[in-house]
Amino acid sequence: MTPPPDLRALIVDVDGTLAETERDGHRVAFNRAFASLGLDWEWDVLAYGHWLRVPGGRERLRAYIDARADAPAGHAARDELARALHQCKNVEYAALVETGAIAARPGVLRLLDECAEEGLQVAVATTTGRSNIDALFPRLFGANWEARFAALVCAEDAPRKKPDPLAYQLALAGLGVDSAQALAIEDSPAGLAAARAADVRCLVTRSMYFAEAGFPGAVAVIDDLDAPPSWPGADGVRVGLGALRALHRSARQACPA
Ligand code: XBP
Ligand code: MG
Repeated sequence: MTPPPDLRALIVDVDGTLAETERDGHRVAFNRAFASLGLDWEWDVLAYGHWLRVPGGRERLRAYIDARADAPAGHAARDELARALHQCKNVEYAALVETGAIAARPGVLRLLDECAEEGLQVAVATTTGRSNIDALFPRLFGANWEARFAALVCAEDAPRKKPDPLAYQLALAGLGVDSAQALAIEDSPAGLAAARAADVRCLVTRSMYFAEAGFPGAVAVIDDLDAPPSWPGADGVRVGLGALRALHRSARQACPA
């Protein structure tokens, strides 16, 4: 039997995975955008969890506008309102992030440092817009954040949002690795589905909004990267590269295709 390929790259999601950006970041910024445009609409914590099932901020707004009785009539007016709200939301989000309101999730910095030390490539595959990355990553990873990532795929690169595999396919191409040589880290069912559709095995670190979700098809599901790895062959009390290599190896052995 051919041995499974070595792990050559990690592909990580952003929102919910590298940081809990949704409840105290994007949600608050969407509400500020509603107010700025004179709308008395509001997404409370629970309601946002419902609308978050629509991947992509602009698409989320568009779906919400369609569901509101007091929304403007006609596709063009609704598209324009979604565009204006989304643009305003991104400005508000950047301002919020600038205050230091959003931190990296447990274990994220440690794992990225380990990847840098060991020369393992890391790519980002996200449905969020580039401006959100440019606001968030310097706060999370410092001014030299770009050096940490061998490829960066966001909404502008992959207009077909997760669960479509496009973001993952572009990340693999940017990294120059085969899907069998990569491991994804995601927090949502749509993210997991996108990775799986690109034939990338996926570890799920549960986030606030998807704490109760089912993740069939994930190679493992844990609370965060500082939780003890629950799979055979993992060394250490937290998720490090040794544990991820063991997970990747066993997942590829158990289900090679
Ligand atoms: C993240 C999203 C994004 C963010 C908001 O999904 O769905 O829409 O909520 O960002 P994932 P934008 O973590 O699966 O990539 O407003 O830029 O879309
Ligand atoms: Mg996510």
